[in-house]
Amino acid sequence: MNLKESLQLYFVMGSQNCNEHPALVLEKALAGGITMFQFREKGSHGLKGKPLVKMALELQQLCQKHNVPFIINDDVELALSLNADGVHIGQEDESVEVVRKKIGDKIIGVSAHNVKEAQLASESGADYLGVGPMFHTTTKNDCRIVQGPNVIESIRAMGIRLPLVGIGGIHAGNVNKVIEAGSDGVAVISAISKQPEQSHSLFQVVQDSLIKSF
Ligand code: 3NM
Repeated sequence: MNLKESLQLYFVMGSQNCNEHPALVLEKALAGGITMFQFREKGSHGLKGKPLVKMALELQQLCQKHNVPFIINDDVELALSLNADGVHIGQEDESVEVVRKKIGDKIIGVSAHNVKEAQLASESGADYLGVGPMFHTTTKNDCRIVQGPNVIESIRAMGIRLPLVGIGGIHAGNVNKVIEAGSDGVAVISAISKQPEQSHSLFQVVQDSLIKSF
């Protein structure tokens, strides 16, 4: 799979998002067909130190078993020490150029909330964009205002061809709006973490939307 294909159903998760053990959630998600995974451990109750590394390793091994890229949110040093497939960074984190120097040709994903940020990330050498929030979400505390799928249309209209996924408030009922706008897939937290048994039906919805918009 190339990166664009790997973005079809991108599951993002940390222990704070799960009602059961994260490894169990991830196993179900992998069985359901997720195509990429990002470990995003956040919040005051989030794992730190050795327990964080142990959890990351466990989740990475599951991804490796299924040949699914394993991405780490924010923590470049952790990504390097685990030999993860890449990192995902936000607008408040280090610049793409600085991260690129550290991680070489591993995957760099960047969160973008508007055309300007998308353009800058693209010019700086990001490998893919996470664009959001597409819809209202309660999963991320410091979320920006809802951008809607229109922002993806605007990014594509500017000629930015970089692989990208929409993120924020996405579920089976609104996937098609995001794909129709020009997204290569969807990134979700709660749509899978809260109901991992449903990940295969979400995968099917994504596939159907991709085929329709082709
Ligand atoms: N980033 P859910 S929205 C991690 O807009 C994240 O950049 C966003 O969670 C952004 O799928 C978001 O449960 C939360 O809505 C996504």
